[in-house]
Amino acid sequence: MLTSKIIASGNSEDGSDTGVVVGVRPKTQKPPLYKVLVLNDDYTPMEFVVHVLERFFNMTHAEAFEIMLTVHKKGLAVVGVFSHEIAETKVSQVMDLARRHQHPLQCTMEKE
Ligand code: TYC
Repeated sequence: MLTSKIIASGNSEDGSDTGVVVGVRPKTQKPPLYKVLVLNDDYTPMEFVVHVLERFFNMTHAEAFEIMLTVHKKGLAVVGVFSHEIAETKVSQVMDLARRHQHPLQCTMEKE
């Protein structure tokens, strides 16, 4: 899409427009962002969730513990907001590690 501004306008004798158009430029589009969510379940050990949050979401142990408890009590929490590609990678990393440890932990993404 192109965005432009008209800073002056007028009309010629023949009736044609004589507006001065400035600032014509392609409109920059912000890429959409995606929330990464971690879901509660009854079986994944708390310490495993804390480890996942430290490892893939760059949280301190205290931050990770707090978010893990939020998920445990409320059912889910947003653990980060990323571009589509980064969010997909985070979800895959979490799901892969959980699967390898045979934990039912679920991690998903949704458009913000
Ligand atoms: N509810 C789990 C338990 O009691 C702990 C847990 C927390 C599991 C967060 C998943 O995303 C989760 N062991």
